[in-house]
Order: sequence, then structure tokens, then C-alpha cells
Amino acid sequence: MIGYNEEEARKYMKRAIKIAKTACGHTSPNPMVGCVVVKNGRIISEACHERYGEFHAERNALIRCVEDTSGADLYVTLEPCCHHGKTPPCTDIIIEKKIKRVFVGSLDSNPLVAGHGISILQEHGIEVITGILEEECLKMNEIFFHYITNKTPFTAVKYAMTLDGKIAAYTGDSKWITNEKSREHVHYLRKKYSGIMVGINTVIKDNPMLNCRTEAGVNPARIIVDSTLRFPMEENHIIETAKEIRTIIAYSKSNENECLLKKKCELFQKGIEVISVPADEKITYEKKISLEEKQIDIKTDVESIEKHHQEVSMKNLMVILGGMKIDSVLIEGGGEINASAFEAGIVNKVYAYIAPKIIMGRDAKSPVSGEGIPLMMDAVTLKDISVKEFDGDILVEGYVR
Ligand code: AOF
Ligand code: ZN
Repeated sequence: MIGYNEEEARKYMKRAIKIAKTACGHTSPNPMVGCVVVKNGRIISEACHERYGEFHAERNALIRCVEDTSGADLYVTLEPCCHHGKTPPCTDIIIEKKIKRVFVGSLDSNPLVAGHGISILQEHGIEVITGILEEECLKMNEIFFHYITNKTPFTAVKYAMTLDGKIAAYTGDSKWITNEKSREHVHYLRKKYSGIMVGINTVIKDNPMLNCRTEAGVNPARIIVDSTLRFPMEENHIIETAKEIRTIIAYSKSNENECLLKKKCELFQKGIEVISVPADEKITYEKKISLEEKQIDIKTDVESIEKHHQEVSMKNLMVILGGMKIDSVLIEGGGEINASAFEAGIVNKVYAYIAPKIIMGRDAKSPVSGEGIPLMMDAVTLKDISVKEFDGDILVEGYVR
């Protein structure tokens, strides 16, 4: 193997990452990928994977290149694919265009690729150097890597609170907790996530739009958790825009009755996708006993469990959303929905915006409510914490351990 200049490799990979990110919000459920082609110390082409279903970064960069690519170096943020998907394998065009060396940021954990992309290139005499700015490349596609492995959406809880831990004054007034700059940043998050989730109480109380209001924004699908379909049919921003912005309402199957099914049809006619979520199939202690001892009463047991599970099962909802190709969900609370998400163990990431304000009030709500946990040792703990500042507000980001 001929040596390479590490500093130079990092410089071009950085460029490839920057280009990849220009497609943020458009590639889902595919990753963001950037590619830079370098010959004789000069960039001769660069491109990204621009949109889901369209050509990949490498193919775009190579077919658009007007110069001779033979003997050139190619920098790509993700291992080149070697499978026929919506588009032909990138390894084919890299070989065809006589690339000499390929610098890779992160490996592709898609089982159809997973190292094979690299070995195919090597078998064709192309030198492959891996792990260039790997951490950054992995982080950029944390959604993709989660989704391709788990088939459920990468899920983040986002909330804004005062320094004394409240999301609204005791009167319910909450406009605004954080400053304009923080709120702008939320729209950048909405662009990154393919779904945004709230509970029905937020819809009733705030009549939100839940769209993405940033430059070149992309609207996420709006997902409303509404166990009994209480969704308001009149004077509601979501229903008024349901034909333009994908809207999904999830209810609990165990609450189905004639009235609910009628409402389901009405919502459907407004352009809303209404999904029925089965209750958690929790095997209770009693059920275990009956299974082990007599193997009777299983049906009755399941029925009785369902009767007591009228909330939407967050776990099952995530499985259904994953099947609908929603690779990521940003939960924008209320406290109850945030708590159900933590209780169900589906939260991967937290974005907590904290404003330097104190509003007091024993009845003022906090960002995560629910029953709570009895002991500190049971706390949900975050790791890989990072902190950003927006004109005095701070944003704490971290991953659930
Ligand atoms: C690359 N370069 O720019 C991207 C890659 O259905 P397809 O054909 O779009 O394939 C999607 C898969 O290809 C995706 O799951 C991921 O493994 C890989 N994405 N690979 O070489 C790219 N976007
Ligand atoms: Zn590809």
C-alpha cells in the first residue's frame, strides 16, 4: 500500500461531509452521502446523494465529471454500495471510471453492503482506505444506521423548559419559553427528522401547525397519538393542511367501537392516515402462571390485558411507523407523551432547550411527567452529552444509555 497524506484525506472528507449535508431532509430513509473526486491535487468533481430513489453520491460525481477520471482518488462518506437497489451499484461505476484509490468515511451497515462494497473494489485492484473522519460520518447518519439495523425509527424527545424545569406557567401560558434563535434551531431539527410526534392534548390546546419553517425546509410527517380519536374536526390547522402535509393519527385498537370507526372514516376523508395500534402483548404474571400450569384461559387473559391498555402502545407504534418507511421521529411532547416514550424504552436521543427564566408554580407542568420512578438509580441517563448556546438559552443533547 502506498502511503497517503492524512491531513489531505481529512480535508477532502470534510468537504464530502459538507456536500452530503446539503441534501438533509431529502434522502430519508436513505443516508446522506457526499463524494469528492480528486486528481493531481485538484477537485475534478463532487456531488451528493440528492434525493431518495435517485442516483447515489459516487455515481452523480462520476457521471457529471467532465475530466478524465482514470487514476483519480475518490472520497466518499459511506462505503460504496455493491447491490442493485433503486439504482445500480456504485462499485460498478468506480471500477468503470478507473478510480485508483477510494477513501471511505464509515462502513455501510446495510446487510446488502456491509463490507462487500470494499472487498469488491479491492478485488479489482483499487486501494481502499477506511475510517477517514469516521466518527463524524457515523454521527451524520445516526438515523440511517439505527433504522437499517432496527427497522424502527430513530426517536428523539425534544422539549423546551425554564431553568426551574417548567414547560408552561401554571396558567398554561407557554409562549415563549425559549428565544427566537432556539426556536429557529427546532425547525432545523424538524427538517432532519421524517416524523414529528405530539399527543392529542397538544393538538387540542395549542392548535399547532407542526410544519418546518426554515429556509429550504422539508415538512416532516405529523404523527398524532390519539388513543380514542378525540381529534377536533373544526378550526384546526392540521386538518386544514392534511392534504398538503402527510398526517398520521394513531389510536389504540383496544378502544375500537362503532363511534371510533366512524370518526376514523371522517378523518380518512380529510386526507389523514389513521392507524390502529395493537395493545402491548405484555405477558402478565397471571398469564405466565396459567400458561405454565394449565395452559388455559390464554384468550381471556389477553382480552383482559387489552381492556386495561387503552393508551397507544408506543413500542408497537414505532414498529408500524418503521414499516411505513418513517426512519426517525422527533417527539415534541407534552409531558405525558414524553413519559410514555421513556417508559416504553423507545427514546434514543434527547434535545433539552433550557431558557434562563424562573416561573415557579407547584402546578406548572414539567417536560416529562407520567408516574415517575421511585429511585435515582432507575433514572434514564444520557451519555455523549454536548451543549450549544443560542443567545443565552442552552441546548443539551445526549443519547439514552
Ligand atoms: C452509496 N452511495 O450515495 C448512498 C448509498 O435503493 P437504493 O439504490 O437508493 O439503495 C439504498 C441503499 O444504498 C441504502 O440503504 C444504503 O445502504 C446505500 N446508500 N450508498 O454507495 C450513496 N445513498
Ligand atoms: Zn451506491
